[in-house]
Amino acid sequence: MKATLPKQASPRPESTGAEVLEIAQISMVVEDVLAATQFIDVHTHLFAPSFGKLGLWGIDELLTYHYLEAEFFRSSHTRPEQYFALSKTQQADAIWRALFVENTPISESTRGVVAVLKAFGLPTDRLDLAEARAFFQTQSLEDHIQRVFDMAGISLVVMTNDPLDPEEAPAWLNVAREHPQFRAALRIDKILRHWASNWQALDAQGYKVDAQASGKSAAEVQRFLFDWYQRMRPRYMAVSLPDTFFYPAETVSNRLLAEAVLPSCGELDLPLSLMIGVRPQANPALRLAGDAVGRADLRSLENLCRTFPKNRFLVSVLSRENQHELCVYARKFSNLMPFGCWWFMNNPSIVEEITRERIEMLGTSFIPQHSDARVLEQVIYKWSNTRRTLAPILSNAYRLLVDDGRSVTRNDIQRDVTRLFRSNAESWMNLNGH
Ligand code: RAT
Ligand code: ZN
Repeated sequence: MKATLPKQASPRPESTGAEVLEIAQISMVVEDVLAATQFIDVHTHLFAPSFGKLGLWGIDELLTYHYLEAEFFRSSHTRPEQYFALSKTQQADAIWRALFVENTPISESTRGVVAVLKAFGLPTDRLDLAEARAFFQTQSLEDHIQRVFDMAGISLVVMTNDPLDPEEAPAWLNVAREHPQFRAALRIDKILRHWASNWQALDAQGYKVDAQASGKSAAEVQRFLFDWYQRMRPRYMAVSLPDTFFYPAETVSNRLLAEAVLPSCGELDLPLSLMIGVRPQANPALRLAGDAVGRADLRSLENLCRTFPKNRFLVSVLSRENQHELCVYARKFSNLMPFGCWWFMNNPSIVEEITRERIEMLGTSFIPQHSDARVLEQVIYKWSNTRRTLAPILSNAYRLLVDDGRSVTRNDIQRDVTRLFRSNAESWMNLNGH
């Protein structure tokens, strides 16, 4: 079956790419280049196949994505506790019925499922999921991953890897985990955000730490991070932080950040990814779908970037109100790399606004998007949406440039798209080696 995404680029055979483009040609060339360039997905929750059941894929996982669960409760009388008592298949059926049969799937997340079904040539308007289930059941995972990556136009994804996750940690300890298209990221929320309920796990593993993170704790956390660096070869360390995060302040988290995490990142030459602005569990009954958003005080970033000039910070912020400040701070600090339009920001209207703002303020010195995919096939619609939203924005930037007096070639556009969607990530995350 032929994938519908992405389109193939079609430069004229005799073209060198150096010819000056007419204004009228710009959109087509931008679309071509976006379609033909393999992107790097710098933050996902996907797993290489050797992680077994941790890697989610297929129609039932697509439908029970927590972005859709949140929408489901708005269009169904099913209460969260009833929903969570159902089997995965029953949950998927309930969501399909409520959001795709009884309502028109026009939200971003519902349209995403439609786009995935369409990409595989599956019907998008059936009353049940029988055909879709039959299709996914017959796929073999390794081949399916390759096909999905091709359809999404991506060559490499970065996973999210939690060394304190009871299911994930044994997988790292027992089997070699190299895969040419997956790279690791060392997720440290349990250390930086939830130390009170996790220091005991480190203690039990022989690291001399205590509840206050006093004494040798910082050095021992560094030893823990180094040990996991050896196992995972992560490309960065990462934490998601609440809207209330502030640095500096006298907290255990900040002590661990300043005395353990940042020195480790420095020594290992790894950036630290800060995803700022979650209001955790605003509605706990919704579980993973229960987090909300709050505006954060980004003077924390100013303080971190200035106090730790040798460290590099990859930053995504969840509140729309924080996006402009993030651009301003990126102009002040070259050790700050804005990335992605995260979670509640990943809607065309907001992606458009954020990306225009970033181009206007930062040129091509940022990473426009990541998928945050939790389910393999989501990369198909998320990256298709990114290309669709980005094409007019980039085209407009080039038209303005031409209008202001500078010619533009296909090679210029290719260089920019490569920088935005590949080489900023490659150089910041040292992605090329194993
Ligand atoms: O976007 C999401 O799926 C969120 O639930 C989070 O996982 C977020 O992306 C994160 O990495 O913390
Ligand atoms: Zn995420």
